[in-house]
Amino acid sequence: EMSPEARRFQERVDADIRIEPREWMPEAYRKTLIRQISQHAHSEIVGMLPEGNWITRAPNLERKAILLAKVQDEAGHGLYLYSAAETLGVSREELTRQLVTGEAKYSSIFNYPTLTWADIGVIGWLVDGAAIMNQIPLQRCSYGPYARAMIRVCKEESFHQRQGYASLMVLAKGSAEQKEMLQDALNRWWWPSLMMFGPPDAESVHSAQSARWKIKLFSNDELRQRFVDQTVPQAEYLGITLPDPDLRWNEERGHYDYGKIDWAEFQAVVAGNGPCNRQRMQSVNSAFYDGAWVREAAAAHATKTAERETQ
Ligand code: FAQ
Repeated sequence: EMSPEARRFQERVDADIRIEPREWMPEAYRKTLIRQISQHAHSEIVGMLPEGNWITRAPNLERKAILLAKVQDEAGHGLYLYSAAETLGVSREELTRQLVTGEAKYSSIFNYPTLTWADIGVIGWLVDGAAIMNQIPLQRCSYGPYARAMIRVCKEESFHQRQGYASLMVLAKGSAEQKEMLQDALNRWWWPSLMMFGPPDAESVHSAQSARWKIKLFSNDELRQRFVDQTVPQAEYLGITLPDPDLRWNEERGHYDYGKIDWAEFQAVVAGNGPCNRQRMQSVNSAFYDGAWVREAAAAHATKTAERETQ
């Protein structure tokens, strides 16, 4: 039996009226949003690491400037998202603590290594492509601050995806070695990109409730399918082969069929045993502890300034 508040809340959600921070909301709705928004924020922060690996090795000044801008955008996305989570009553300090101690999840995709320059272009094309596919609907999700944060984030991700694809067009028209490097990067990133959308619908524990609350407007498998359908012609245009022998157009469904995803690999990565999980946690920790003096200095400065102002 729903309480009158709970019924009123669900009616507002059903009517596509945005829920704002000070309104009554079910505790489970608040918890789900904190979980999803904070995981999303942590993904942006950890997502800077694989790309950061190539800032000092970008092939020219222009590529380096673009990559720096992209990584800075990701830091910005992390900050908007932490702020959106704070409107639900959790502190930035607490969310940071969860990330640093390894209690918090972040996207599986950022536990794979960036071995060559082509990986940077492929991340822009596929990883940002998958991120956009997931985030465009989030612009219309039921929670106001999250939905609004997604508008700017999606615009920036769209630029990221285009720069990734544009840099791959250069490799695709380049030397035999460049084409080989591109194909190799695609072979390594394709399947992990499909895993970004989360477990299959039948195994997605949160999907049904999140759909009722309009936090999720499309299911994991629906978005994954859309991503495959969008990406196949883009791969064809580049003249590269997606590493899936079962990939083919299904006339009846009006979609591409694709092969089996290795869910055991996904589970292993999410459980902390992917190729770079330990390295990522180490980087997050050294950034946090090496930066402690900056936070202390900033806090001391703020205290002194406040004291001076009250004198
Ligand atoms: N990795 O029941 P569901 C980016 C977990 S884009 C790790 O289906 P839900 C931009 C899930 O948390 C990447 N864990 O869960 C960028 C849950 O565990 P829990 C970030 C995963 O929430 C680009 C359990 O499995 N984007 O950062 C993953 O309904 C380039 C059961 O799953 C977002 O976070 C995974 N891939 O649906 C940055 C988007 N998938 O919490 C740098 C917002 C699932 O019970 C460079 N998030 N899990 O312990 C969402 O839309 C949803 O949270 C889903 C998962 C769709 C990811």
